[in-house]
Amino acid sequence: MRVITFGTFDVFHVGHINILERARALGSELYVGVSSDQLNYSKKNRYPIYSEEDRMRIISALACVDFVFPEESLELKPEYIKQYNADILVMGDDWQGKFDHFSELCEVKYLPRTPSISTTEIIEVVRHK
Ligand code: C2G
Repeated sequence: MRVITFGTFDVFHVGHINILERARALGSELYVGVSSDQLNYSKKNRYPIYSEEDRMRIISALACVDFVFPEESLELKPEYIKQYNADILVMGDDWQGKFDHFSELCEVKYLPRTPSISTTEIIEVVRHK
């Protein structure tokens, strides 16, 4: 079973590895779409701290990840699911319900987020040190 998931994974932290390892454990292969710098800019009006190239390199180096590709647009999820023949789409539960309509294409699962850690929080802590 091939699992697919998406994310920015900027300033990689333990919440990211937790969800990736849990996603991988649901199948036998994990494909990860890393959101492009441009996608982040259009969504948040700022570029990520780490470049797309570095974020993809970090995700590629993980033992639980089999394949990494750039996610160019949020709307392209169904195309990526089809293109990569994914059996299961995994997202954190901050996206709960948002992708239920893809259940025609593959199984859709939301996994609980790791509490008390986020890139935004890390940036705030570092800023105030
Ligand atoms: N995550 C988590 N626990 C945290 C923080 C993040 O489980 N404490 C999960 C998120 O739920 C997500 C993944 O880690 O599934 C990546 O998180 P982000 O980098 O914040 O990605 P996001 O901006 O949600 O994805 O198509 C989605 C886009 O690529 C953006």
